[in-house]
Amino acid sequence: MKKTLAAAMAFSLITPLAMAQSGSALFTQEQFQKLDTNNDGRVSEGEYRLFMEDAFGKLDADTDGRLVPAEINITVESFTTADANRDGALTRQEFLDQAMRDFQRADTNNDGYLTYP
Ligand SMILES: [Ca+2]
Ligand SMILES: [Ca+2]
Ligand SMILES: [Ca+2]
Repeated sequence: MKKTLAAAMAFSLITPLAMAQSGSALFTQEQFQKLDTNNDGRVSEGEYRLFMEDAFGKLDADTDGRLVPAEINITVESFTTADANRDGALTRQEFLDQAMRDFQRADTNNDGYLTYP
């Protein structure tokens, strides 16, 4: 199955280790521009959250509101990190919680925005 760009991004964004190592440099410029919906040169928490909510909908192939490992092609380690209640599926809330943790980790100067280097 061909993955959308949003889905591909979600995979990378939800990988805490990659994020911790490279911060917002994890994005390509193209990805950054997709996230920066108001084109002000930075990605706010709101822009990021909207994108990830959209990504969740795209990833949830059977639309049951839960992502299982077959739907989200990430490492077991990343999946387990995001799966807060360890039930083997990510709810929208678990997915977004992890996404926002990634955002905050990438926002190294804590100003609520990610900028492209
Ligand atoms: Ca923006
Ligand atoms: Ca599902
Ligand atoms: Ca869960």
